[in-house]
Amino acid sequence: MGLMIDGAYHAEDPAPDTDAEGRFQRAKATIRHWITPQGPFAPDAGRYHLYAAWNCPWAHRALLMRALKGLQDTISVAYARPRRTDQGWVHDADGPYSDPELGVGALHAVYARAAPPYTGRITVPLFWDRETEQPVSNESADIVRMLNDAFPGPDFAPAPLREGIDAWNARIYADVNNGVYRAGFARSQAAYDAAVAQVFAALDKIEDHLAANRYLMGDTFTEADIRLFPTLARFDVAYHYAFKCNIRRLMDYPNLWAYAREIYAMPGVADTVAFDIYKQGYFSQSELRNPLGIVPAGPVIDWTAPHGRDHSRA
Ligand SMILES: N[C@@H](CCC(=O)N[C@@H](CS)C(=O)NCC(=O)O)C(=O)O
Repeated sequence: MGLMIDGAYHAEDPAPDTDAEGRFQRAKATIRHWITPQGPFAPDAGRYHLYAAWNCPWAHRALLMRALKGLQDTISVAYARPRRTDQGWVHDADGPYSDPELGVGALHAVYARAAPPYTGRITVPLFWDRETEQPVSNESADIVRMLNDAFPGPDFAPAPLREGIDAWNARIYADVNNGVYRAGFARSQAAYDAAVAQVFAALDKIEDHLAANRYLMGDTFTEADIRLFPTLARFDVAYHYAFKCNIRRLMDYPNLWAYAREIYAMPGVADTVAFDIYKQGYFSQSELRNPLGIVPAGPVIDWTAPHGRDHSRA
């Protein structure tokens, strides 16, 4: 799955992302420019292109913000194939996994254009600027916030709620979004035990919160909900089994499950979701987790069942 060093791609697997105790450590994203009306990266329509993969939850946040803001015609997208190769994320020459923008065969060819030369993992999402022909950001938290703040459309992080949204974002990142990865990528029993307990303690708390609140921030649907949803969408089809997050399923949480279905029913959201592709990605061949690469048939889930959350809440 490779690594780039000073702009050159190396196909060998980099050192494991775990510490001496087997705990997963996510590498920090390092391309962190910011889009603002003052520039140099101005929010011009048609200027930016998003490199994504359907199965990646971090790319999903960006796709969700793009859809919910109605920016589908403002920002173009290329989807990589769901299964990475020794070249990392790759594109086909044509079809749904092609890259009409730069026509690259592998995402590392986009990172190779960065100045100064890039060192690090080749990750999606990557936000690309056509004008300077440079990557703007490979940090999804930044991309989501920039899409919200700099581009037209509804504001999902209004100033009076921002402190609360940021607090939810921090907890949800640590315990849920990245928590499932810490369970799934743990290389010791103790690291897994701690991670999985943290995931479910957080979900249990959110379940209680959603008994009395329609959304994380009460009556207002915000960026915090947008950042929670990608993990919920993948939970029962992927994390429950592939990442051993199997104390409960999403569908065992009445409030969370209905809340997730409510978000799924919002205009544009279902277009960002691809459950079968999640399975292909998370059940890729992996010596550590799934040596034969066999994709399970189930579970069967009805995401379109009525959610019943449109009545005003207590
Ligand atoms: N900090 C990044 C993390 C993105 C990330 O880890 N993406 C995964 C896919 S879900 C990836 O591309 N991994 C490739 C690798 O680590 O080599 C973000 O949130 O944007």
